Amino acid sequence: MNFTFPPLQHIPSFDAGLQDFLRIVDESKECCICTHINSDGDSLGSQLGLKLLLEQRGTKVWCMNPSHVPENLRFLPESASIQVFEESRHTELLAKVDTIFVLDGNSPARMRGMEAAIMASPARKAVLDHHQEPAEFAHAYAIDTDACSTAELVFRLVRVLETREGSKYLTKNIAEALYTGIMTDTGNFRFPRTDSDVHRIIAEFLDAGVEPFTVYDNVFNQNPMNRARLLGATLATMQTYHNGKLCIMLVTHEMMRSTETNVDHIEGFVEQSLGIQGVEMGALVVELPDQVKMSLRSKGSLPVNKMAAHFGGGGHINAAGCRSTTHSAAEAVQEIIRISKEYLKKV
Ligand SMILES: [Mn+2]
Repeated sequence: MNFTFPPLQHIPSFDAGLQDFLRIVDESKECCICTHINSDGDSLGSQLGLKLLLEQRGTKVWCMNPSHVPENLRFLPESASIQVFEESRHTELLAKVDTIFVLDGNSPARMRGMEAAIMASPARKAVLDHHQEPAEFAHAYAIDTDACSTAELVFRLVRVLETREGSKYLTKNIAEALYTGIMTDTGNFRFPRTDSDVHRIIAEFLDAGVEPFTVYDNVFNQNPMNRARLLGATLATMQTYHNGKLCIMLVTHEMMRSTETNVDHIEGFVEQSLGIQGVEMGALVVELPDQVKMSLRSKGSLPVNKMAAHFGGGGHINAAGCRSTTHSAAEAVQEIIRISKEYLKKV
């Protein structure tokens, strides 16, 4: 079945959306928290942070995702409680809860494979997110596209409830989950949205007992050797175009086969492209069995989300992605070179 969700016509301000979101939080007794496919540090950190918050307030919580928790994020507190959605086993659960919270994604399409069960459920749906262009499907939208991460928004929720109820909800486990979300979504505190407010939030997490090195070590220093071999092979494909402003790397199916790696292992590779002197835009093209996956990165005001939209994808101004089933990897490379010309002209 094919689901299409129209764009949301009237996006409330974050504060107004948060009031709607809070009303649903207050009324929920049994809920399911979901996040996007190929979960990352922010989606999982937010999900677990919200779970631990709601549980302290007496809500029964299930966490259900379309895909598994990547190995390097299994250190996150209670990540073992996250279930991978299976239609035959979990449709009933999604139908029985009173609320489905959707985090770090703003359309059921981001929960690929779960759309039917989510939309068939009579549960209220509430979105907490920082991405652009939400789809019309939920009862509450707490969206702040200026936030560095969804984890930052969960932290604001923690603070609002602490103030309102005179309780202390920020535990070390919540702080660690949310720290991981902010650390990963800000590229280790270096992306443009890393402002002084973000560092003030981080200070609170450290006061709650988070050890920055331990979190970093868990997330980034546990790479298997075959990932390093794949990275080496990928760096060897690096080429620049348009007077050195565009840098493209390629991961072929054969490279993954010979290094015994999979798509999980390429996380973070695309960032290498922006490390080259003079490069303004970077791309990683990955050849998968049935499609080509493209990750795009840029500096400054170059909108790679608009580039990704050419292929039906999206994301943020400086980080976006898309997939194509109609281009070969080589064709995708040529298409990126062609489309990026217009954008790079303005730099
Ligand atoms: Mn995020």
